[in-house]
Amino acid sequence: MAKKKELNIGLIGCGFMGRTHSNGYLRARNFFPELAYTPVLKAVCSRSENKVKAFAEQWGYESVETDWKAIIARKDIDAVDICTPNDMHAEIAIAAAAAGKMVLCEKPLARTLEESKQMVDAIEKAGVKNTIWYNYRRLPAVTLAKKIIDSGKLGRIFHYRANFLQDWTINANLPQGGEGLWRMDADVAGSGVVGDLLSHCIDTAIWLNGGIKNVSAVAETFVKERMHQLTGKVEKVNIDDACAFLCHFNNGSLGLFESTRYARGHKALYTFEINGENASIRWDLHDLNRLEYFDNADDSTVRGWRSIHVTDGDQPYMDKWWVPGLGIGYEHSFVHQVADFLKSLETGAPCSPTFKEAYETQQVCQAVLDSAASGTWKDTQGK
Ligand code: SOE
Repeated sequence: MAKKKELNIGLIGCGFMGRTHSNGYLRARNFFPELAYTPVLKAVCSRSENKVKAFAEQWGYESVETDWKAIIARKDIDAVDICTPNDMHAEIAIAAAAAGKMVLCEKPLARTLEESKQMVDAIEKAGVKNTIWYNYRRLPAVTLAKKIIDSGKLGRIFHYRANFLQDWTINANLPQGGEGLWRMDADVAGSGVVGDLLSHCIDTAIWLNGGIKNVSAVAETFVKERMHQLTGKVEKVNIDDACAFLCHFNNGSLGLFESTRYARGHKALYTFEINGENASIRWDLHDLNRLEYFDNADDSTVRGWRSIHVTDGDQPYMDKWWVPGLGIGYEHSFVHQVADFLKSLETGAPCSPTFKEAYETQQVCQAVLDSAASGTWKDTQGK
């Protein structure tokens, strides 16, 4: 076998996403042996020395740092992977790009449109490889949906519907901010469900159904004050707990999106449905290996929703895994993102979504927030 080119990774942040990405690097090495590049877990960084050492040992990183600037300064790091809370994305990405590093950044791109713009500019100026981890695109059933839509089987598309429902913040005694709960602190996260969850739905929607022209949104913060973990004081909650919006896509279809952390009983229910003139598709994260498909061209005596178990070797990514009929999970979407990134180094093609593509998602998120605040329709200013 030809000797692999090594891609030295410097991971910054070792929370939940640090684990999903690390697992992605390790498994991509095993399951995509044909790729010319192989990721090397060179260094991991976190402010807490104990935490970062334990993480390095658990995942097999060669070295540790406690200051992210040290990762960027290191000559032996090729790619910087940003898994920090959102308030650090811009500063790290801009510095990494200026140092000529490739940049992989966890979603959403940033807290605000302004930060996002600066990041895109820095990446474009440096001309470095980049990608944003909108992982759900790379679940085989979702990628299959893309293939079916692109083949034209749905015909003209009328409706796009998506939900991302959770229930983990209902308890009014839950504090906000600080470790583990930064997603509830607007200063750190930028927004609530809009940036955290609707951004996933918007990324998938733009990928599958094209650009979004304008939006009309409502948002609510159900629990208005919570104790802040860092100050110990009861403070105003500034994130959106729930948000729903209507939109027009550029292709003339209508969109309906809803996300909340107050849907009792739902932990992470991401679903979408697309209705075209000839066929429809729907998908549900809780049954992620399946894609439901209805084709009006079927013989009417047997016509109905098919439940496609997307585990066959000729379906997206599945030739890499087990044998037909055996499913895969959430974590595989990250393995596939690593594999696609490595592949993009070989081909020279961009690894979608790039920073620039993720900027379009940010534009929609911003329009949604603005619309909810003003009670009016807002243009996304997107393509
Ligand atoms: C928390 O709401 C979270 O972990 C998000 O941050 C992820 O992006 C989503 O995939 C699952 O839920």
